[in-house]
Amino acid sequence: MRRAVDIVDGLGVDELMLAAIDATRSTYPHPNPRVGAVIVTPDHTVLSLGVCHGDGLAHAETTALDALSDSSLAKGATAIVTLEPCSHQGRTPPCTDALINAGIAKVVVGAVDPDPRVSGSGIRRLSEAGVEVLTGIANEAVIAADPAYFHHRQFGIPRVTLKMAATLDGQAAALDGTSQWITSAEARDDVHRLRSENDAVLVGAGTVIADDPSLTVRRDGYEGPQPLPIVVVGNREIPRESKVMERDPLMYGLETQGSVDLAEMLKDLGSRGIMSVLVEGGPTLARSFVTSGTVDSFVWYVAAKLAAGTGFPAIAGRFESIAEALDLIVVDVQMVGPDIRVTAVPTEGSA
Ligand code: AOF
Ligand code: ZN
Repeated sequence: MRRAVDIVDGLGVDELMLAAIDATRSTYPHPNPRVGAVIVTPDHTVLSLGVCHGDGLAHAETTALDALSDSSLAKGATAIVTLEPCSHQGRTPPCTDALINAGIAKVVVGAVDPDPRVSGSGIRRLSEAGVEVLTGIANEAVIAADPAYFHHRQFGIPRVTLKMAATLDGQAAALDGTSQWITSAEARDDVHRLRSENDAVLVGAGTVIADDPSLTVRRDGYEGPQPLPIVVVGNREIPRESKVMERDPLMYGLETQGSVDLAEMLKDLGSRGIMSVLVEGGPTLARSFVTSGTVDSFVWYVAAKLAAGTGFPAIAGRFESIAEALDLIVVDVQMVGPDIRVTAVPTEGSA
């Protein structure tokens, strides 16, 4: 991972923006965005830093203004903000007005807020009040630090990550159903990190019956929220004593006699404010997600193990012709303990 940027005096706007992004990494504000703000003097002496800690809590800009040792320091100062300041009265008053009233002379914006209530109006409001506004600084880094927020506000549905663990030759489980120890302890810990980055973790009934997972984040020192469990039940009976049932999961497929339209399910999740879903299902559920074109990112753990035969391939179904294969762009490859983690996204238009 990129080294966190130390906020020291005299940094340029790009570095200050990266520092503001870094400050948001340990926040869990969904369904609010991750936002960081740094206030500096015109010659970039650092005056204060603020982040939005949680949904419904004070926004980054007002937190940074409140953190000034003396409120008069804001006069003529520059605010570097990862997201366009809001201009609407939500559960908190508009940040644009807080910045204007404090006397901030210049605002540097990372990304435009895709929320329809803002979407450019924050920038307009600042400009009209005579505040100098610079936009698009480290825009891609801002989006990469909270891709689910931008995805959810743009499409109204959560960003879907499909996680899979398989042997080097693509087998997710042996014929006797054993699968739990395909990847190493390090890779399994990495899956918990992945869970911690998602609002919800989704499995199918088959996984609940076979593995009885609790779908919680269990990592040393982790104090963030637990992802919401979702079970695509289909027409199967989930044992009432399953661990996940203690966590009051969202369940899909009961009223519809088993058939679950994944696109409809995602719309429902989006309307509930769920911005990211980690799919940890078995081969059949993976197949449904892939063929419905709903996967935004694939995280593939390739174990340093060879099945040397066919058990249950990572994705069920038949591969009839090369034209059916999904073209991917590999965006990251990492060793995780003895295993390999590959992150890939569908090419434009192939999802
Ligand atoms: C900012 N700075 O730190 C955040 C912003 O209900 P509210 O009042 O919290 O408003 C939520 C919306 O405000 C959210 O959807 C997004 O558009 C924006 N979040 N804006 O200027 C912040 N967290
Ligand atoms: Zn705001």
